[in-house]
Amino acid sequence: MTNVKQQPDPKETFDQKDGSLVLAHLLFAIVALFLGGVAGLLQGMVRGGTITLPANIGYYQLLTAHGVLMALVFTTFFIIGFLYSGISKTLGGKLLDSVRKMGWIGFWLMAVGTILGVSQVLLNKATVLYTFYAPLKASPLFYISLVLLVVGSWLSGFGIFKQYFHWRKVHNGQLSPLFGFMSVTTMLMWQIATIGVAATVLLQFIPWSFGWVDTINVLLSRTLFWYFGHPLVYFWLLPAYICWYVMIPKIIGGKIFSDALARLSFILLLLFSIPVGFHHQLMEPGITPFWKYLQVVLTFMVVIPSLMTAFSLFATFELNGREKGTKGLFGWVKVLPWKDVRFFAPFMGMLIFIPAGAGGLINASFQMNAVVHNTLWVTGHFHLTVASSVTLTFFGIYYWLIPAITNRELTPKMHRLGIIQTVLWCVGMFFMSGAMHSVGLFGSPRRTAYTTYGDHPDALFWMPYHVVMAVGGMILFVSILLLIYNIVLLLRAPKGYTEYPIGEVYETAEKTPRILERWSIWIAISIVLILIAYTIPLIGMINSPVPGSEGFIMW
Ligand code: HAS
Repeated sequence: MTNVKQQPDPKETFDQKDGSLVLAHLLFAIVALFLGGVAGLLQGMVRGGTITLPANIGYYQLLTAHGVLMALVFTTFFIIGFLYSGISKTLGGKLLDSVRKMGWIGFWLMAVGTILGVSQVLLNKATVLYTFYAPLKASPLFYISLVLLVVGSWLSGFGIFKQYFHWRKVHNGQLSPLFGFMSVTTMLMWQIATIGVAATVLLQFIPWSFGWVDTINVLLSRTLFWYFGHPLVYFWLLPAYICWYVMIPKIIGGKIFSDALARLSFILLLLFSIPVGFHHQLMEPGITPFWKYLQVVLTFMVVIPSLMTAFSLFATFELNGREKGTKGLFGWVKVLPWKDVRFFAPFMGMLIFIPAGAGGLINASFQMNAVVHNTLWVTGHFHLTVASSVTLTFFGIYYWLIPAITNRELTPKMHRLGIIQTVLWCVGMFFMSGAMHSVGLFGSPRRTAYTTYGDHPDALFWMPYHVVMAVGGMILFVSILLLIYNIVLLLRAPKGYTEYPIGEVYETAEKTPRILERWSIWIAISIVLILIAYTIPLIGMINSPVPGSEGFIMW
């Protein structure tokens, strides 16, 4: 199989109709980020003891809005918009009409789902947090809103598959562009993973919330949630990896180290990111140690593609440096484009992913999970991973994607403002996530409103950390405001050309093996791994269920 040139013609402007679809997703995501940010700011200040909320707003209501808007809405809208932009650019120069239509229907289904779901939270009918754990019981409309979100995303995913297979039909025998391949892997993982959440919402939550059945099998619902919940975190990560593998080499003036390695790491992520949900349930009764052990082993397998990614990035940076004449172990650092926000923001994301990933390894180790589970350490972990590594990469993408799709110019002023915004985010997160990690180790629980537990000395000891978390949250909020200001400037930037950066592979890289695009093999292996990891535990949960629980409305 021949490696095709990855790079589209730089003079080509972005298709206007595709641009509108992508822009709609990106702007919807920003609104979600803003509203989620307001909730985050307030809840941080409450927990730090600096404000009290009016009687008609609950802490957990804000926490639910924050989690849903940030973790589910901001990410999903951004990701689908970004993937559609890339498949339009690399798989034919514009979307097929039918694919664009699927993208729009998907967008509207997700938008209606979001508005419905968030309104239920704001009306205080769904204070169940973003994981909507049973036996907390929301209104039926909240669960229906989740169905709309998922079905909308499925439709958008099918659109991506359609564009990709159309490209392959037209370019018979050629290797697909890396961006297209990675988009298909991301959405394939998403479609397989969301079967879990669809099953629990349709078969358990909706009948229970309508009152058609009295009780719910809590363990089964949590297991189906985490079957989805863990690949969900890779659904956030993979688009960031697309930027790191495909865009960053071009932005720094280098090349992609190895197309084959990049594809293999995505395939491994597809295989190993799903059958690992039990590592979120290590402290739960009802699952025997053997199945937890097996899924922990698979969890350590899913670390491998991230280590491959780190290796590939270092190789790209170093080769780029050597080509530019740098010497010594870290000489390559000097020639990286530090004043280019398209590089700076994702790079800070990569840097932060080193301690963030190490935290993940700690969580996955059974004995250490017993120390950190349900403490603020875990909140610190996901603020470093999704809210820093991933989100900073998404910020970096915003800065070039908006002008690229609207045919405007990314000016030096925007680079400067973008870098300031990135630095603010990193500083805010340093305080917030650092304090969360530390105080989590001292036992401070996650998902808890302000309390001193009757002035217990341990709880009083946590308080200064909670104040630092609140200060970090305020800095993060300022960064969100600056991002919005920057996006308004980008939308009003002078007409012109901004590159859609797609890297080329080093000529000396190994040729990519044909087997990496044999989807039937990877889907089959993925299903086998899922069946091995889940069949017996699920049969046990269904055939010998724990006593069902009635619903609880604690707010
Ligand atoms: Fe996690 C909990 C284990 C990665 C998100 N995780 C969570 C939750 C979220 C989340 C949201 O095993 C909480 C869910 C909830 O609400 O309860 N996580 C892991 C492991 C990894 C991992 C093993 N997590 C992520 C990513 C996330 C994310 C990615 C979002 C995007 N996580 C857990 C576990 C729990 C958990 C347990 C349950 C805890 C509990 O008890 O509740 C691994 O995938 C991490 C591998 C990563 C690496 C790092 C590679 C580094 C790279 C950067 C290279 C840098 C360069 C720049 C090149 C090994 C690729 C260098 C330049 C220089 C100049 C130096």
